[in-house]
Amino acid sequence: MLMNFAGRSLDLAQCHVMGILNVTPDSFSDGGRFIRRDAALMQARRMVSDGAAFIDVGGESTRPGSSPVSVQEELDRVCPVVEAIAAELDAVISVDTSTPEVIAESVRLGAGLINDVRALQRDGAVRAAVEAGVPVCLMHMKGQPGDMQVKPGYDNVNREVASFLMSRVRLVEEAGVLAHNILLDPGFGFGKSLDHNLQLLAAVEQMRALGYPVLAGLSRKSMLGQITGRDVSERLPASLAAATIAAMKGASIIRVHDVRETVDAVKVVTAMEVMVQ
Ligand code: 9MG
Repeated sequence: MLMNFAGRSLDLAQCHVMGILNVTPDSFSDGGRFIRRDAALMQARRMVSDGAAFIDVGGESTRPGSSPVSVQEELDRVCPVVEAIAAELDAVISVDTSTPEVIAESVRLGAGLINDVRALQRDGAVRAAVEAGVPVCLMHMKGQPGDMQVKPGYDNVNREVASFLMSRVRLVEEAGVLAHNILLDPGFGFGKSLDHNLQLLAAVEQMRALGYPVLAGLSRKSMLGQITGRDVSERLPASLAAATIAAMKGASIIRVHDVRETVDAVKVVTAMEVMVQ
């Protein structure tokens, strides 16, 4: 199951690790533009040498309660980092954005995947993705980052998430996105209670059966804090457990902060799968 990310082909029958590179002010607060770019590049270098196949560059925080940034601010944060990584590193650059201008510019600079937590619902985003011609990850989110964790409710979370994602698939395919360029993501923590997240995690195989590769982002999320009682800085073991479950259930990409440790966990899952094939 090969997918081509702007010239880099990866077999998504196997599980790959995506390193998270936030270029928001809270992540690289000190220094000017170039210091921020260089700090981000150093972090990207480390993640690639630790085994990340993807680097996910994001300039707009999507944490619960976060506020939006202007298009220009997002371009200023993301584009220099995409350009620097593309010039030097052997990894797929994913851009975590919902903004059409950022989609167009970052793909022009070398990004090979659009990771949109809003599933291309912003005005102009579908057109930008079609024109960019690279794979897209469509994620489910109920509500908006500002309010999504206020009493999220579902009759059947797995059915509702799958039905939303498939309605987006139909729409983007009709607009011209190729079926073999689509990934799906249940959106752990985006308008979901702990129970919803656990039901979705248990059902990654069913999501995979919809016919599109699955991306899972569970790293350090509050659901893991709720389960373990641990602060965000102490959620590595729980994050590895969650990543291992997702990989065993067929996720093709695991989005994480702790690349080196997750790559090892995924290697164990892959070794077992290769053995029993
Ligand atoms: C940007 N971002 C934060 N969490 C995420 C998740 O779970 N999946 C994807 N695709 N992107 C995410």
